[in-house]
Order: sequence, then structure tokens, then C-alpha cells
Amino acid sequence: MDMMTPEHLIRQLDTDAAETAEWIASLHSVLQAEGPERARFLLSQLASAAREAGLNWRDARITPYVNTIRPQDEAPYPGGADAVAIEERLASIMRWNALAMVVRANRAYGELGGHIASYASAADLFEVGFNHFFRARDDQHAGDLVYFQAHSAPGIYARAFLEGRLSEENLAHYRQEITAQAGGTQGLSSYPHPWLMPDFWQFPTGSMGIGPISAIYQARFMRYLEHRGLVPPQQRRVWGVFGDGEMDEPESLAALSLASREKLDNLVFVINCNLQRLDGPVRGNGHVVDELETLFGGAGWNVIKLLWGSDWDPLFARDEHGELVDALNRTVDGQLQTFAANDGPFNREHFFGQTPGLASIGAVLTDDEIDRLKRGGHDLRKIHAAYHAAANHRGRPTVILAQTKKGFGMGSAGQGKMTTHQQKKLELDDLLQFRDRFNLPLTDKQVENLEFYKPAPDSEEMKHLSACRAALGGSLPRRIDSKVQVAVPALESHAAFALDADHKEMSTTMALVRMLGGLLKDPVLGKHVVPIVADEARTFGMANLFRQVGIYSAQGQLYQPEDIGSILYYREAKDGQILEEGITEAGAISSWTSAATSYSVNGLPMLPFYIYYSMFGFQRIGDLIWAAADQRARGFLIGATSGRTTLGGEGLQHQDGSSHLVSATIPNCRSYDPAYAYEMAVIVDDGMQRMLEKNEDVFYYVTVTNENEPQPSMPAEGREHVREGILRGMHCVLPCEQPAIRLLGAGPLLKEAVAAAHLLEGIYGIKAEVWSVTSFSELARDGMACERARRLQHSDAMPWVAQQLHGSIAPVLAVSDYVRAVPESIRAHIAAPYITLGTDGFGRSDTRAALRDFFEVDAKWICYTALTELYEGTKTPEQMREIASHLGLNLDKTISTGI
Ligand SMILES: Cc1ncc(C[n+]2csc(CCOP(=O)(O)OP(=O)(O)O)c2C)c(N)n1
Repeated sequence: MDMMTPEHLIRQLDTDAAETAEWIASLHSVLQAEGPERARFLLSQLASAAREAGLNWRDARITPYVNTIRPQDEAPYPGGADAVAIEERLASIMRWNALAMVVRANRAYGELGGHIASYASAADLFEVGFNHFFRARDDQHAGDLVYFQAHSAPGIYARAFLEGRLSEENLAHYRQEITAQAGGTQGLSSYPHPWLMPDFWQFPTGSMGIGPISAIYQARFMRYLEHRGLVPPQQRRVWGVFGDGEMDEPESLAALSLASREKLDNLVFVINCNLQRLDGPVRGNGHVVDELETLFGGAGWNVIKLLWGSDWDPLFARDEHGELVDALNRTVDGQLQTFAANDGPFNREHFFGQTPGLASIGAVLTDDEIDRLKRGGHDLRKIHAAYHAAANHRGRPTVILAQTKKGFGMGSAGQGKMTTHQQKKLELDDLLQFRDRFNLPLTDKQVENLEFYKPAPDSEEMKHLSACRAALGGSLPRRIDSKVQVAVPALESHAAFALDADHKEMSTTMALVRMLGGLLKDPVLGKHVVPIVADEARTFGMANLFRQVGIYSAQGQLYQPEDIGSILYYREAKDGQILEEGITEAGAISSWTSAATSYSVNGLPMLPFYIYYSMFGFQRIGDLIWAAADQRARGFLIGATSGRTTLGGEGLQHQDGSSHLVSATIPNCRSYDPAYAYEMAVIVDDGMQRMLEKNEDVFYYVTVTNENEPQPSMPAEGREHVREGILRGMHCVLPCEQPAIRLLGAGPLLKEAVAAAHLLEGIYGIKAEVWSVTSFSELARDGMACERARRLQHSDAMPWVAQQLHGSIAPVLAVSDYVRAVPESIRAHIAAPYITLGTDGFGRSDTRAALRDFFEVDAKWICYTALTELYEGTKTPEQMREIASHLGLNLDKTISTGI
């Protein structure tokens, strides 16, 4: 408590208080006589004079620990004191129902979990938004987007209950989704999950940090659509209510400068600064609010501190010598939490008792009044004033740092307690106290039974609540499952070059980019396509698109690009179509999610292609992809320069051998590892049809490589059958009668399998059939589905892989440029002996040939491995060594995992 704050130091350093007072008086007189504009001008002149004099002076960027908005600048409350009183009652009812929901669930089943204290602190912040700001979508307005702090979900359900959207039955099944469904009702998901409550939740926020970065990119994508002329400009906002602890996540802060750089004044963050996280204080020994003020302010945001309620105003008015402000500046968050957890007498003694001046300020209050002094985030008027200022601020995004008490109103059972985050069981006494604290019209019995409370339809509260929501376009959150279709052009129109490649040499990346160029030109689909890169467009040969469709820039292009003379010049434009995000995979995927959910969020289907180094996808930003999946995203993720042995020289951190393992775990992600350009074309075509025409909630992960290869044409005969095979996961590319072995090659290693087949036949007279496996995960999923149907419904459905390999018991050998677990995923569905080769271990930098030898996945190793299986029991180890030596293989080399 004896911290030295700047104000303290200033007082000590003030060697001439009279002179200081003169300067301040001058400022006040300028302000009064000539207004704030002139005052600001003079201050900036002073600052530059100081700079010129070499003073190296810089504004501390931290303002005192008081509200940014002065009482006299507060916007009037719509409906005045009557409305405030009604809304306070409503907030109390929300609090009770939210609490009852959690406590009830945990009374019944202690394992269900849930949170009370977070919403208790956020309730008023939500309520002001619901009653006055959060606009729903209707015929006139496309609707605001609101990101709700996930573990405050009970409060959002409580409101939906009062609005008549959820029933008591629903509330009684909080966190019991399966049981509820079995009983014919809808349960309530733990956190916001569009996948589980598709008509309700829009944005998953349960994983901390995902909400903030997503909200920023959604606000940016709205601008993108406007600037491209795809939607009319409109007053639409993105609101994000997040926790102060959540701001520790790197993603929370990662895109702050993008928001200010792009002048996203359609974006408002409300940070619920209850000063606590799960384990304890967020910044016990400092001020999280000040830290966030510096961070957001430094990044160019408009910062509004909302710290103290209206009942503090008279106290500040009496604070002639700045003692109160000084004390607040000095009181660190850990201490503020202790004050929150204690009563009036304690606060009088330990806060107001610090100096005689403070004591006299506090003397006008009774102990009870001290106890009830509100923090800014619990005062509807102050919250309204802050939201109003934020909504009307132009040119910059706004953050409101709202100070609250965690577990507000939970009394000795939870308010400000270290353990409050996980408090989900309350004793009867605590419940009764809560009722009394918030004046809830509930009998003791009703409290004991944790009955949900809903005022009569003609009560003041219910009428007010309905009127407010009606004025704002209806209920919210609400996810709209738009069924708008976009016609997909015929495959031949943009992919003829791939279907009839005729052994022209190209990489699958080149083929994809060429297809993309064609799709962008399509008169119907073209404008819906959103190419996204994170500073790798040139790597993937996409520079031609710069000129063709331009790079989106909210400011257009304010400079003459160095390469203006080139036909591929770096063209930035306000209506540019490419989102070039710079080196932020987290940002690029957030843009992708915005575009991929546009069909629902904006009622306008878009088709994003995010093309990136595959290693920096599922591994680096997997959780953002998981959230996109929850949000029912539709689009293409293109994992380029993929394959652990195919990327060549890039080495350990770049070579991806695992993304297909992770992508396979995402239920609505269809993953493909095509070898040929025509396969890729068929997959993209299928994806577009499913997502844009059939409106299926799936997205596609397709890996492409940078290895130039002669590309075969799609077989002219039986194209439908080939297409089916590609999409279901495998098709035969080198058939043979009665093969001794079947080789399954995936992606870039298919050609090694083909070469191995030639070796086997040429040297050893062994006939091998070769299959292209485009998707182990699709084969595995189909296999699991058939297996389950067999077990449960006694179905005789046969997995695709089993159908294809049916009719022979010749061994099957699979090779993939990913870890062996990928081809292993289909083992259960193969009747014949099955051997897998993959690229487990750390990558290395070297040539593809050296890497494939190292990982034992090249043609020779495939050949040798096939022989070990075929010669089992007929050749001695010495003979096998001889074969290896003949093939040029070293059986004594370090094992491929490289350990
Ligand atoms: C990525 C991630 N890590 C951890 C958690 C677990 N978790 C849920 S809430 C929470 C504390 C949140 O604190 P804060 O953001 O301050 O919100 P408050 O509940 O205090 O309002 C934690 C650690 C999570 N949901 N997501």
C-alpha cells in the first residue's frame, strides 16, 4: 500500500506549486474561453517545443484511476430514472435466474459445473447493451454482432427466458444437452456453441482469446464487404464483452493495431474488469485497467475508463486536494479485491481511514452506503454513458474498461473471494441474502427450491423489456441459417486444363492458383471468392492475382508502387478482393472465418480460400479452426507447400507431417491430400457444390505441393466413377490383373508408389496395383460409420476402402507424406495384411530425394518393404540384406524418426 504513483511523485517533485497552479489555470482559461480544440492545439505545441528543447518528454499514457467521462458529459438515460429503476429490477431477475440455473444443475449432478460469479459481475454490462444498444437483425438492419463472454452464458439464457425464447424446461437442462434431447426438449450448451444451438448462438467464445481476435476481423470484414460494394454501408456494430483475465491471451491483443489502422469505429470492446480471473487477481500488484489503457491507447484505440458509479460523483466533487484520486491511484487491484470482499466498516477503516482528508470524504456516508458504493460497471447510467460515447465515436475502435466486482451480490459466499470463479453451490442462507440484496419478490420456499422467476406479462418489467427489444429489432443472440445459393460454374469452365492436363508439368499449387484465377472471373461466383494469404502469395505463385483483383486496403493505394511498370504490379485498392493479412496466421484464419460464416452473419455467402504454409495451420492456429468449425464455417483451407518430404530444404519447423492427423479430428472438415491436378479440381468442385449450392455446413482442407510433376489427364472413360473414388478417398490409377500387392500412395508420394510398382515388376517380376488415396480421413470415417451400422443395425454396408480392395487378399502397402498414424487410420477396414509407411519424426533440410530416403518412403523403400512382406518366410535375412543393397538401401542407417 505504500506504492509510489506518478501523482505522489509529482507532489514531491513540485518545487513551485504556485507556478504549477498558474500553468493549470492558463489551461482552464483557454478551455473556457476558446474550447477544447484550441487547448489541444496548445498542448501539442508545448509537446513539440519540449521535443525541440531535447526534453525527451512523453505522455505517460495512463490517466488517473477515475472515469474518463465526466458526469456533466454523460448522455441522458433514455426513459430517465424510471427506466433505470425498472432495468435494475430486470438485471436482478436475470442474476437470480442465472444463479438458480447453475445451482440447480449442480445440486442435481455435482459434475456439471457452470459459473455464477462472472455473470454476476457482467450482468449490468449486458443489460444496458440489451436494453439500449445491441441491434438485432430485421428487415431494416443487418444486426449488430455481439460476442458474449462465454462463462456468462447463464445470464444470456436467463434473458432469453424472460424474452420467451427459452422455457423453464430449457433452463432446467442447462449443461444437460443429451438428457434433454432424450426427453424431447432442447438443453442448453455450457458456452456459446453455434454447432449445438444453431438458432441461438452466433459466435463461440469459450476458448479465451478467440472471441477478441474474431470480433476484430468480423468488424473488418464488414468494411471489406461495404468497400467492395457487396453490401450497402450501414450503422452496424460489433460488440465484444470479454474478461480482463482473457486479455492475457496473445490472440486477445494480437489484432489491436489492425483495428485502429483500419479505423474500425464499428467495433466496441467492453472489458469486464472485475480484477479477478480463475485463480486470483489478474494483476494483484498493479492496475489491470491501467495496463489495458496503455496497451489499447498505444495501439490507437479510443479508451474509456468506466470505474466508479454515480454515488462516487459527490465524493470526487468533495476531493478538493486530490486525496481520493490519489488513494485510488495507489490502491492496487489485489487490495481493491479485498475491499470488494469486505463490508462497509472494513472499507471505512482501511480505505477512507488512510488519511484524515479521506476520512472526512467518507464521513458523509453510512457504513451501509460505503458497502453499496458501486463500481462503474454496475451503474446503468455510467454504463449507458460509456456505450453511448463508444457508439458515437468516429474514426477509431473503442474499448470500455469497466470495473466491476466479481461475484457481485453473492455476499460472503462469493463477492470478491479468491475462489469465487468456481463457486456453483450456495447454501440457503447465501441464497436468501442474495434475494434480499436484489429485492427479489421470492418467498423463502421459492428461494430454497431455486424456482425460476418471470414477472407477469403485463408487469412494468416485462413491458419495458419487450419494448426495448422491439425497438432494437427483436431478440438476440440469434443465428440465421441463410439458405441463399450461389451457382457453381461447370468444372470444365475453369478446370479443363487440369482435367485434360496431358502430362503437362505443374505443381498442384499452380493448378489450384490457376483454378482460383478462373473462378474469380466467373460472372456469378467470382465476386463471392475471397483469396486470403498471410504474406506468402508470391511463394504460391499468386502474384498475378494482385493485378487481376487487387489487394484490399481500406485506404486504397496512397503511394506509387515500385513495380508499377510490371503487369503483375502490387495493386492495393479499396475494392480489392485479396485479403493480404501480413504475417499473422491467427489474423488470416480469423478473416477466413468471417468470410466462411458470411452466409449466416451477413446473409451473403462468400467463398474464402486461405492459402498458407500447411505447417502453420492446424498446428499453430488449430483452436481458431476448431472455433470456425463450431461456427459452421464454409470455405477452403489450402495447406500449401505440404508434405514432410515434399517441401525439401525448409527443414524441421516448416515440413508438415501432421496436419492431416489433426484435420481428421474435426467432424465437419473434409480433408484431402490430392496427388494430381485433376483430383484437386474435382475436390474443389465438390466442395463448392456442397457449400454454395447445397448449403451444407462443411469446410474443406486440401493440401497442395510445390513439386512440379507431369500431370496426367483424368481418365476419359468412367469419369463419374473416378470422381466418386476421388471424393470418397481412393481410386485406382494403375490397375492390374491379380496383383501380388496393392500399393496405396497418397498425395506427393503417389508417384513413389507408381515408381515402386515399376521396380517390383521390372526387377522382381512382381505385379503391383496402385491406388491414389486422396483422403485417409474420409476412408476412415466411412469405415467407422459402416462398422457402427454393422454393430447397431446389422447392416451389411461395406466401407469404400473394403469395396475397392475386395476380391483379393494380396497385401496392401500404404505410403503417406504424413505420420504413419494417418494411413493407420484405415487398418480396421482392410482384410488383407496391411503395412504402412509414413514420415514420423522431425524434418530435415535436404533434397526431396534425400528426405524420402531418410524417412524410408521413396520408391526403393516401398519396393523393399513390399518384398519383406511378400518374401516373408521364404528369404533369409541375408538375402533380404542383399536385396536392400541391390536397391541401394542402407538397413543400418539411423531410424527414420531421427531420434
Ligand atoms: C484458452 C482457455 N484457457 C483457459 C480457459 C479456462 N477459463 C475459463 S474462464 C477463465 C478465467 C477467466 O477470467 P476473466 O477473463 O478475468 O473472466 P471473469 O470470469 O473473471 O469475468 C479461465 C482460465 C479457457 N476457457 N480458455
